[in-house]
Amino acid sequence: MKIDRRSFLVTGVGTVAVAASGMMGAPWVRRAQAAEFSYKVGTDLPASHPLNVRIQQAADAINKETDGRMEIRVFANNQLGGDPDMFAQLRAGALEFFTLSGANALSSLVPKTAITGVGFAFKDYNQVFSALDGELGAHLRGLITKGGLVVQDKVWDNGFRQITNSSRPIKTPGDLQGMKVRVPPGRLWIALFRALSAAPASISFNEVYSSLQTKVVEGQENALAVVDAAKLYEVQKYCSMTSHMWDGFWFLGNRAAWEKLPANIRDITSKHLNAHAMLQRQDVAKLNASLQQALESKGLQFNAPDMNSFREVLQKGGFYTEQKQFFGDEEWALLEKVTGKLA
Ligand code: X2X
Repeated sequence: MKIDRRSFLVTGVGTVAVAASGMMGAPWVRRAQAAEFSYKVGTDLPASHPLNVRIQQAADAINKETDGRMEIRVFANNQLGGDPDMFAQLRAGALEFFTLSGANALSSLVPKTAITGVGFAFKDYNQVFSALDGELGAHLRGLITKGGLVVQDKVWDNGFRQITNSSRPIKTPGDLQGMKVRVPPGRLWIALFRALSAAPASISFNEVYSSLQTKVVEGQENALAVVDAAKLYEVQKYCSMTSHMWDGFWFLGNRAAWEKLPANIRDITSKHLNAHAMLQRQDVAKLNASLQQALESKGLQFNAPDMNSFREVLQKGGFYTEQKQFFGDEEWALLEKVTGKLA
């Protein structure tokens, strides 16, 4: 059935007709009331990545359970700027939530959060999450809170990072010698790749594709889920499965914005964010375990080097001793409690 605006207004049966015909988007129908709290979350990954998919689901659940009072809008894919920009916006209160790696720009405020990215520290996901859901994670969240931010309990997964490049497969540490490798902003990444004799360059993720395409850098390192979602295989030839570090995202909040929320809305928000972080971890682990074949069919050539040879280079060059000094005895002990002796 077709109704026009006039017949709707004059007949008075329009409401029934509109409901019955499912035309709820029609312009004369009053929209649901605007949310009382409308907050943004910024992320640096493409919308298709499980990080964004699960945050959106959490946002939907939060909106529903607060009867529409709390709305979280997801701005994926660096729409709000690169990581250092979004981090500045978060601290200034222009952005209420932001997901950020502890080894990335967060370490410019809280240097010790980068400890989770120490090269070849965690052997598997069991170790990663027993540390981050355990004492080390609690300690780091305490430091982030002291830094003036709010952080949710459960860390979201980025994954174990692998090296892609356009020059040659990395089979031994020597193959990295002098290679121009893009790394995210953050001291630890530069330290790690210098210790491996590469030539690292700090570049925000929003500029990675074009830097690879124009060969400003030869390579980059990221988990396979990111290589796939950001289509880096289009501008890279080789992928070497170094798993040289684990990386994840803290779900950060601006403190003033967080404290404006009534306690029950804060509880509902945290509950759904943390529950969806757990689901997201499973998504990413599955993707990173299964993507090699798909990426091979898109043209990436894979190899699996002996990771011990890389760890030995780091050990002999004093990398772990230096990092232990940088992060401090307390933090290092919390890490080694899970990973075993590193330095
Ligand atoms: O910048 C990166 O490479 C990314 C997307 O993995 C991080 O956020 C650390």
